[in-house]
Amino acid sequence: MTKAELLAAYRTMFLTRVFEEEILAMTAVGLVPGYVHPCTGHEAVAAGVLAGRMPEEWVVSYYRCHGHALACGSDPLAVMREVLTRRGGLCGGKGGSMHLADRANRFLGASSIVAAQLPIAAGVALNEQRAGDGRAVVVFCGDGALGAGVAYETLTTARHLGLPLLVVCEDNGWQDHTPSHEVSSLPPAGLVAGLGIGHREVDGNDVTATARAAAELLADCRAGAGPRVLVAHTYLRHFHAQSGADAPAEYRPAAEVDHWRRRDPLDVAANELIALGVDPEPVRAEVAEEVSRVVAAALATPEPEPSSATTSVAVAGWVGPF
Ligand SMILES: Cc1ncc(C[n+]2csc(CCOP(=O)(O)OP(=O)(O)O)c2C)c(N)n1
Ligand SMILES: [Mg+2]
Repeated sequence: MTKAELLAAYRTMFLTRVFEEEILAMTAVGLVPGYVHPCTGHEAVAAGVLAGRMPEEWVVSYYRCHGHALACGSDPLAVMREVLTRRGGLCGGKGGSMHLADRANRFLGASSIVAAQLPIAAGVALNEQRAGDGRAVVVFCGDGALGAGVAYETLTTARHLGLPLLVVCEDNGWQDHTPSHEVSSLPPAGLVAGLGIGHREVDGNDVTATARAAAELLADCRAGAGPRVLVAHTYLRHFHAQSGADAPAEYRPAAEVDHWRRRDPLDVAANELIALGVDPEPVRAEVAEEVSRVVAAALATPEPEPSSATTSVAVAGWVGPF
């Protein structure tokens, strides 16, 4: 990445961090409906991978999706309004935290069903392959998602058809409150290797390394080499999810939490910028001010009109009225 690209990626990461911390603060006082799955700690994965996405390439996500939408270029105010289920949200305020979608920025959507986004992304990749425009599709998932049966079907079908699909596995070592090693006999890279799919493992807290690896894999996908998997090792700074006032108690070993806190992706990127002679502080100040404006504007926005309940929503094969 050039200095300018690294600074842009750092801005996205810092925006995501401040945005998520504001959402957690609002969750704690009952302002956020439903569950919130914060992506704090994972910021370098979205920022690094999507730094190399062509703007016309589709991105598909899962419930830990706020950072993916922001890294796709979604308007932070529209994202915040959606998380708070207010008018003018990305999906009209009817999807909430786990169901962001933004067609204009080619962010196809997020799913609360573990691994459900994978076959959807493969379908989009099949469409792109048929269009023949050399475009890839990026899909994000957790490490637990690769253990789902549908992930196996998606990966083997994508390999068989040579689909231009980049699967980005955010390997945080946990699946909700369960350590992954207790429920998976193979780590993600071993699983993917067994399927004969080209992959890379990367330090997902290092945005530069992540961007470099993702760019290489995306180039393979666009060139018709078939699907690729990027396993990005990272860690959640907070916890799996929160609903309502009580934040979950820490369920992970203290030494593990400390280990990853000392490798915070924002510190890694800031130190790299400083080493290149770039001061990250002006970006931090500008983003902090933007997010406080966004929070105030979103909180001042009313919920959707009850009469709009059947617009901006769809049921399989039947789009309102219901
Ligand atoms: C099909 C399905 N099964 C179970 C769940 C409950 N669930 C929600 S998140 C989660 C853990 C997923 O772990 P991972 O894929 O590693 O993602 P992470 O939450 O760590 O980012 C589970 C089991 C679900 N949402 N969908
Ligand atoms: Mg996980």
